[in-house]
Amino acid sequence: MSVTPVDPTQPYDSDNIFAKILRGEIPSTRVYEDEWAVAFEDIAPVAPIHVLVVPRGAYVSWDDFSQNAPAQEVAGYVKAIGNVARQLGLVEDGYRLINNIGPDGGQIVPHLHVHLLGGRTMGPMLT
Ligand code: DGP
Repeated sequence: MSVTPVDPTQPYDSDNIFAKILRGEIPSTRVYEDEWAVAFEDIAPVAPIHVLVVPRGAYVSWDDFSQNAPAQEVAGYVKAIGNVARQLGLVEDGYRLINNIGPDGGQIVPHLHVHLLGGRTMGPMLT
């Protein structure tokens, strides 16, 4: 995996790794999919459950998505994230959502994705 941070000034790159996963061009372990989003296991998990929830639409980041996606697509994606957590049985014990945006946010892959972490008690983060 490249560790070059996402350049938020660049347009969407349809050859990014998650675009390829969405198109089925490279393998992933999918745990959820619906009209708006797909969730698959992170290749480098940091928790017993670590999945990435990505919108089907071509958005570089949360900034791009929040500014440019139609409201129906925003709602569909947000609901999908909640659905994934429920499907994985995480509602009772809880879970953590993380979204990295641009260079200071530590975003590496230039397709919007939320990290969903669960299966253990999380420590303080925000470092
Ligand atoms: P971020 O820093 O938020 O852009 O995190 C990108 C995440 O993507 C990182 O946790 C590792 C994961 N990742 C990178 N390449 C692949 C891949 O080819 N397959 C899967 N399943 N995950 C990947």
